[in-house]
Amino acid sequence: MIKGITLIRPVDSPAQLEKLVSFFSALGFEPGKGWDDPSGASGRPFLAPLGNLEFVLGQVPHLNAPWLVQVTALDDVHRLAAAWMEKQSRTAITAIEETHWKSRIFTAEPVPGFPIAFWEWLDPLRGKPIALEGDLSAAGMKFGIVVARWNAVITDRLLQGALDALLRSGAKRADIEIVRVPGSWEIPAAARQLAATRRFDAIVALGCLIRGETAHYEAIYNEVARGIGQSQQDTGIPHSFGILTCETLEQALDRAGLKSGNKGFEAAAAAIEMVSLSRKIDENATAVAGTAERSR
Ligand code: DLZ
Repeated sequence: MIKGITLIRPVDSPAQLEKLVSFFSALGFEPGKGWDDPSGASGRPFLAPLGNLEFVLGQVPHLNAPWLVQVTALDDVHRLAAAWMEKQSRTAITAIEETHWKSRIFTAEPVPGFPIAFWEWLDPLRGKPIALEGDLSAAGMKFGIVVARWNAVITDRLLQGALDALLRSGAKRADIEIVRVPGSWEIPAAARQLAATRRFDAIVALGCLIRGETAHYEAIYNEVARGIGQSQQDTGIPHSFGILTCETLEQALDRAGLKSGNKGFEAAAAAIEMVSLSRKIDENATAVAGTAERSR
C-alpha cells in the first residue's frame, strides 16, 4: 500500500543543510527522524500532513519554484519567512500575489538555488483536509511505558516493539521512562501515577492476559481496561492500550511479533499519533478563534 511521498533534494554543504533546516524549523515544519550514516551523508526530513506528486500538462501552477507548500495562514507564514530572511540578510522573498487558480502565493529562496513557494486557497474552506489527523513523528515527545512482568516472555517482546516504534519515529531514549509492575492488574495504578506527574506526553500500557491460564480473566481484564481508560480521561494524557488478551500462549506469541504484528509497536504508534492529534486539535482551535476574531 502507498504510504507517503518523499521528495529528496541534495544539498552541497553542511552550511546549506543547516540553513535549510533553520528556515523550515522557523516556519513550524514538523521535523521527521533525521539520519547520519558512516559515509558522512545525512538526511533531515520535514513532515507535512498531506502530500502529492502532480504531473501537469499545459499552464503550470507556478513557475518560480519546484516545491509548492500549501499552508493555512499564508500571511503569518510570509511574516515568519521574511523575518528569517532578514536575519540572514537575504532579500530573495516575493510579496504575496494572486494566482490564476484562485489562490495566493509567495516564493522565498532561503538558500540560493532553493526557491520554495508557499500558497493557500483564497476560499479558506476549499482544499481543507477532511479530518485532522495525527502524524507519526515522535521527535520531542516524552513517553512513560508501564509493562507487566507476568508472562514476561510475551511482555518483553511487546516492550521491544514499543521501543522500536518510538525510537524509529524520532523519540530519544532519554525521553522514555519504563516502569515494571508485577501483573496487568497493577498497570492502571502505575499508569495513573506516571500521568499525574505531567512529565509525559503519553503513557503506553503493556501486558498480557491469557484466558486459559488466568483465573478471573474477565474480572482482571475489565478492571485493567477501565482503570487505563479512567486514567486517560481524568488526566487528559493519552494512554494507549497494549494489553494482549489471548486464549493461548501460542496466540499471544503470534501477536507479540511472531505472525500477526506486535501489539507493543502498535500501541506506541497509537500513542504518538494521539499526542500529535491532540496538539493539532489545540492549534486548530487557536486558528479558528483567530479567524473568528479577525472577521469580527
Ligand atoms: C494472578 C494473575 C494471573 C492468574 N494471570 C495473569 C495474566 O495472565 N496476566 C497478567 O498480566 N497478570 C496475571 N496475574 C497477575 C495479576 O495481574 C496481579 O499482578 C496479581 O494478582 C497481584 O495483584
